[in-house]
Amino acid sequence: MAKKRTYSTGPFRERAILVGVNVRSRGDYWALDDSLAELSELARAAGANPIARFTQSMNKPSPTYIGKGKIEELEHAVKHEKVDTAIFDDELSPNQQKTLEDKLQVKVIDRTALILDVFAQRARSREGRLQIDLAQTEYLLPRLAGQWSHLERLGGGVGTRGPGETQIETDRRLVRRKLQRVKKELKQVRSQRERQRQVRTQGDAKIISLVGYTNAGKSALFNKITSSGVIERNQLFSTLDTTTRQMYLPSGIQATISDTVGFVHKLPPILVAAFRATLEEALEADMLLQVVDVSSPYAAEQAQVVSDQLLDMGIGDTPRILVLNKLDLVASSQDEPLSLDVLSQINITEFSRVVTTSATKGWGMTDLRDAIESEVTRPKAAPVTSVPID
Ligand SMILES: Nc1nc2c(ncn2[C@@H]2O[C@H](COP(=O)(O)OP(=O)(O)OP(=O)(O)O)[C@@H](O)[C@H]2O)c(=O)[nH]1
Ligand SMILES: [Mg+2]
Repeated sequence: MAKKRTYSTGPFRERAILVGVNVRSRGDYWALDDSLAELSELARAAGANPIARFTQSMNKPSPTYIGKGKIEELEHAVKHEKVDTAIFDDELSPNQQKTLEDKLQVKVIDRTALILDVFAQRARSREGRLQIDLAQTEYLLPRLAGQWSHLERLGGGVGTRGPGETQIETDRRLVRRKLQRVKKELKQVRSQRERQRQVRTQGDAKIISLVGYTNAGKSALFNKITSSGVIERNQLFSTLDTTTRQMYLPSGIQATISDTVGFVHKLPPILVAAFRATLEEALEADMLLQVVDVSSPYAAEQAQVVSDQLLDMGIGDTPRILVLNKLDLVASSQDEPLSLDVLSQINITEFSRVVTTSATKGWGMTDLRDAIESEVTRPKAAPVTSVPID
């Protein structure tokens, strides 16, 4: 029987194996090793202890996520390495999850459940908690049937299957009711926030939003330029709630600036929807500061993920300044030129300006303020008018 799907956050750390596939037809631009390295960080953030990785390359997706031979390898590891959990690097369908759980006889978690788990631990505000609650409940609903499979396996027949099925129905009804309740509460909280936002954005203050991959240093930069005390930590998803502050640009122009939730590779669609509201500030921004951690070996891939997701959100055209942060980790002074390795891989043509900073050392803050000011005061390009031919 598969164990209950909950995570331990106490001193006991579940022993987890990580499983990922490289599907050629999917055209992933992340190397599988990099994706699993991040999955490992997420697993640690959720309270698990990753002990081994299993990977497979395939031409097209497999109905069981990985091939038969690989599943046997996993079964072997589970038996001999005291594994509590198997974590898969993609979202599994309810069927795949159930099949894998049946085969491996340990809890099976996918990337989505893992990210939801980390988010659930970090959410602070009422809205943040409600959003997570909504996403988790939506994730759970199609997977409810699998949770009762142990009743069927007790041998079937009288007194097992019937009650099991009834229980699923009861559960589904309860979960649907909960969904409705959470949605209603969210609506109330959001309309209240919308009213506050309208008050804040009245007048002609420019709206600026910090966006970027999780752990890039958005909150650190936000704190530096607004002198606030937003939590900045070396962990994935420190920030889940948008914080907004007023700031004055060098010439006295007023602006509001927001710190937002971080992006991640393969952000589950359930969370994209749930966090669209949190990213509302970015949706309405006059300008985005896209923060990249230049010290990360995955800087270029991370920048690409953010650019792609901004495009998906319909804000790919908002003017963007590229902020190459954590310069102190790759250079000994703020004047040392950045190695072209990173720069050549990031598509800098998407950005109107590039600034290098170190939020912890305070490097590049004047440049950043000046760049923001030049950008928000830059006259919009005049519309092209047609010239009569004769
Ligand atoms: N050395 C160095 N560390 C930095 C710099 N900027 C941020 N950090 C550190 O990097 C870690 C992550 O910073 P945050 O500001 O929390 O990152 P974030 O982008 O807000 O992350 P999320 O909220 O998780 O999306 C923290 O430990 C910061 O102190 C920098 O310029 N140099
Ligand atoms: Mg943050």
